[in-house]
Amino acid sequence: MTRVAVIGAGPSGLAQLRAFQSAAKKGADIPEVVCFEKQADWGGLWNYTWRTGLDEYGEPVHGSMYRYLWSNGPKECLEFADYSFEEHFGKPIASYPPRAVLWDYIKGRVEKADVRKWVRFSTPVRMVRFDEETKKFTVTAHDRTQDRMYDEVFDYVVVASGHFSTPNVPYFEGVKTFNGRVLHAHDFRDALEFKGKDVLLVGRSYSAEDIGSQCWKYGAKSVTTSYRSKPMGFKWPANFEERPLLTRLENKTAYFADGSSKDVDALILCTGYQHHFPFLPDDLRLKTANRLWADHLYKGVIFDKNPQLFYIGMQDQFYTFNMFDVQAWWARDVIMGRIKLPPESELQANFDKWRAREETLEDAEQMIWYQGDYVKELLAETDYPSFDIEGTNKTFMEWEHHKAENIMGFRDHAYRSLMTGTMSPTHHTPWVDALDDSMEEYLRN
Ligand code: FAD
Ligand code: NA7
Repeated sequence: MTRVAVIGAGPSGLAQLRAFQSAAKKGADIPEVVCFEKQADWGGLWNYTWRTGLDEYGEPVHGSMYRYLWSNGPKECLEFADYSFEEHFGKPIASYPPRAVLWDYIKGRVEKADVRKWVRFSTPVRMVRFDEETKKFTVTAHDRTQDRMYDEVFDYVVVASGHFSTPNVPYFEGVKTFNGRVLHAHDFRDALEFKGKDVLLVGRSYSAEDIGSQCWKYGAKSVTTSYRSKPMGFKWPANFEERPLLTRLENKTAYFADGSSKDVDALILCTGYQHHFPFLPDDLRLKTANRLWADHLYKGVIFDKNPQLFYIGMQDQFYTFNMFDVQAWWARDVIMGRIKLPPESELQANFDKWRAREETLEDAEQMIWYQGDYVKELLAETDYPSFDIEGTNKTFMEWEHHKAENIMGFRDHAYRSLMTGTMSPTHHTPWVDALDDSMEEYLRN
């Protein structure tokens, strides 16, 4: 029997499990699927952990999410086409759910699909090797609950281990003797730690924007973000400002590229993440920057050096859950022989086409249409329930517009579901006043 190993049970890995289960449900003979998950529960980053650094077994903590995190984009843009929010919650809900609500939704689909039995929890994969003669993979896994390492042989491997977990940590002069707290966004957990403090963040992307907003919302005295390329340019509140790049620190004083300085209590490096696969040898390891068209992946999914190896969710992301789904359905169909891969020259030509267009992208709007078109291409080749990509792109456009209008208020808007057609209700409390991020509070009518 054909055997498939899935590494990681976050949204991408779970999409892969659901893809196989849905084929089985329609009567297909599916391969044996084994999912290895390092954490004790599923949901990937959405499974919040209070831990930082090393976990209870001495493994690097995967989680980068923090308390009070609310979706940074409309839930209508990430909705599963085969399992709507309305089906899960039994009623329409507002558009920017907190983490716990999205985690519940992710879990609901795979609980219904009854695939938990395919997952081996608390089991990090240590190594994957490919034998050129037998054309099979040997996966070495470590069952941490039994403290037992073992090997198993597979025909296909799907890497779904995420790429927002291993921090990229640049060095700034004077940081060694800075008289305040220094951390990377990966280790940020609770904005209340910074209440009453002057906080400096480095970076201009989602983490800087959202952690800065969190710190502001939960009472930081001031928030300063520092950019290397260009400012985020939102209309920030009075005690929130953007400055050019941090050049050095001295005691508690931060100096910036424009010669200005500011005394700060904490430095939060929102400087992004590395694609990091310590369990893959040189011939199987994806090396890419965080970009919309990742290096070395044909159709954004198949590793160019080995067509039995797949990577899900490795792109920089506007689209998330439903893009992972489409990728997983596509990978499944290649594995099951439903999609016959064209000759490599054609795959390369397809890669070159997407890469060339990626290099022309100038703004978020163009990037969203680009990623939408990519999702459309894969969608057309699978039986994943078709959904309105243009409508989704347009909802993303509205989101961008609402952010530009009011960065601390964009989450108060509501959008129409592209899956059910239902208009979502606006949330009962404006985001700036909603300090309780529990699921009970969010779903309260
Ligand atoms: P992950 O969620 O990272 O899951 C990967 C899984 O692989 C984890 O469970 C991990 O334990 C496991 N794993 C890793 N290594 C191994 C190993 N060696 N062996 C076994 N298992 C392993 N997206 C949105 O759509 N909306 C948001 O609001 C949003 N907010 C975000 C906020 C933060 C702070 C971050 C970091 C990301 C956010 N994202 C958001 C993007 C996020 O990347 C996706 O939503 C999604 O979690 C990606 O799913 P994934 O399965 O690819 O990766
Ligand atoms: P991103 O989106 O990869 O952004 C990384 C940011 O870090 C980006 O603004 C970079 O600046 C900045 N960066 C990287 N290196 C440096 C150095 N050396 N100096 C200054 N600035 C630097 O990561 P995020 O953590 O924001 O977002 C990741 C995911 O988390 C995202 O999908 C969200 O949904 C949540 P640049 O823009 O290149 O000038």
